[in-house]
Amino acid sequence: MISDVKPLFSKKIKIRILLLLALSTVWVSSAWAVAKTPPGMVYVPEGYFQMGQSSSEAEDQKPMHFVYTSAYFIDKYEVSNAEYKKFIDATGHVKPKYWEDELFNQPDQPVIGVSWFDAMAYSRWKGRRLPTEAEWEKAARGNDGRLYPWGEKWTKGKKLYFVNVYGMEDRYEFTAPVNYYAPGASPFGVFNMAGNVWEWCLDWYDKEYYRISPELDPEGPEAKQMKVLRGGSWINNIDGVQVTQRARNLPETQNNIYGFRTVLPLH
Ligand SMILES: [Ca+2]
Repeated sequence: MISDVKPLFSKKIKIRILLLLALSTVWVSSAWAVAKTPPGMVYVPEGYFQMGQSSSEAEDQKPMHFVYTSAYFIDKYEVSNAEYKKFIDATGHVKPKYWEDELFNQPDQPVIGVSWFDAMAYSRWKGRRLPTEAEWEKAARGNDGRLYPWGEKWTKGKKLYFVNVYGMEDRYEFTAPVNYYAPGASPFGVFNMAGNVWEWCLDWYDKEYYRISPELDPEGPEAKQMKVLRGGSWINNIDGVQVTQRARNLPETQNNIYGFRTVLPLH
């Protein structure tokens, strides 16, 4: 009789198979993303992280709050002069300030002297965009609330061969090659998220924003005067390059401490 036929799998085994399928789907989707990572970028998975710092002396970093971002790719390095030159050659875009300055114009140094508009134009040309402030900070510190990409303030010895800040203790007096300071990389393997050059972000700056920020994929306030910059630069001291530091300036500003990197969202 048909009713005597035993089912192929018992209920318990069926549940186990479903569980395995679900787990393998998660694994396959993240493995797929990693496999598809464009050259020069790293994959940052979706999920929550701790943004800001409640014990900061700077009011605009308060409070620490949990933020969720969707998955994205972010440049492993700041955009270099060599990369930016490809953009100029292809589009005829105006050359940045300091383009002829030998202290700053080596191919592997980060491009500087670019306004927020220049950074946006480059990003669009690459089919990308600037990181939101939340995406930038998550890529810089992961989800354990650290204040420096590599961890605590001093964990790498006396010489600062992991971050380009003011002085020569870190080997470079001005900007350093974008692929230098591997020991100072973030939990996702992103270089120079502290120091070297400040990095333009997509968001407008609002010092009160953390108190009202949405939890999911925040994109900053409505239009204001200033754009956000993150990460500190070669003229800051070590306290000035904490990953929670928030700077701002008019989007047309060009100087020798501002650069940028790009993001490619997965959706
Ligand atoms: Ca930087």
